[in-house]
Amino acid sequence: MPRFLHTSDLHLAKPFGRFDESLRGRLREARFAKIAEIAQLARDRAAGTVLLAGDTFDAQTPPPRVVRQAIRAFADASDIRWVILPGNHDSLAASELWDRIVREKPDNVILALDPLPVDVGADMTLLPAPPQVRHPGRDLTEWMDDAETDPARVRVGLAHGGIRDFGSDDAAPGVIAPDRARSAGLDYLALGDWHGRLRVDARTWYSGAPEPDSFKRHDRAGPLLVEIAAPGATPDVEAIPTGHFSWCAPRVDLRPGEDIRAALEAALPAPAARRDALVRMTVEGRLPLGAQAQVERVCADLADDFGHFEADTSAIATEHDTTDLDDIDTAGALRVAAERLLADSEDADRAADERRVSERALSRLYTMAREVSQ
Ligand SMILES: [Mn+2]
Repeated sequence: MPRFLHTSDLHLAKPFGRFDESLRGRLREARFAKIAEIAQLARDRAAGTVLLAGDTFDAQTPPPRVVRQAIRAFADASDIRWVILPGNHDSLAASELWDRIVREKPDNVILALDPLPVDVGADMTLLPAPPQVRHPGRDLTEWMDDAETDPARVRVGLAHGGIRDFGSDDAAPGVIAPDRARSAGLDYLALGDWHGRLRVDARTWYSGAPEPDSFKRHDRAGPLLVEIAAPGATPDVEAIPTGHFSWCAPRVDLRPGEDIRAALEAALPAPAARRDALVRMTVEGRLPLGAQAQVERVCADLADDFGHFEADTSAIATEHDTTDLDDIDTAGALRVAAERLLADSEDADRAADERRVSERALSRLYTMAREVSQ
């Protein structure tokens, strides 16, 4: 009975350029470590084969060291059969990369470099659709409709790219027919490209990447364990979380009088998980200037807990109370400036974003005045 893991978009050596250098290294390392982790998972779940549905490498010319070490990691898991399909980042146009892998690969790695049926093990035939270039612009799975395979074997398609209904994760228009599994009589179509998990229908899945790489997604990343009892049977598909890092984008709506630290803490991962968490937090609400300054202080203090932390507080609106201006100054130039900014921020004749600018400036003035007076 065929039982395999379906994963994709490992993106080895992805640069993660927007983060600081030490985090970049840790994110890359977490991806590399997935090879051994997925091998162990395959063993634990009695799945002898792992399908990698494209974008194993982030670039056409990854660092040579990464290529050699990846090949060695696949070889080390010699009891696992790895099937590797090119994607769009590592399409067949990366001829140097694929030539090298062909030369150096161990026997337990099967390269899906041609649109031809490949028998895998005793009971499965794979129909691969390798992209020749980054954006082929046509549906490479079309040939599967007419491919003849042994009816005693389970028939599994393997492809990378967007489907027509959903588009692609790579900003290219999707071209794969969404009903390819039906038209080609596939028991299962293993897709890569979307980095989040996506069920298209009972036989057609994007596994998503085994490590998360975006603040947009919510499911825990990881491969799919697929079991197909017999040709024609509906596959059993189970998602298995493997993501080491968590990426989260909490929104917090603060109310005046609320315990700010407690409210922000409650929206964030538990302290023990913070080193491996990347956070993009949005703070909203209507707060007096004093409370806004406290939000900034708490965020600055919390930031050091995390692998990465950013907080967008620009949507906080200002709730004015009379003591705010007195806290800036009771008279003199600062007081005049503060009153002017307050009036501008409440002037209904001005555009909303101009009022916001005045409001932010008043908030800055408050924070600076408080710092000076302390
Ligand atoms: Mn990808």
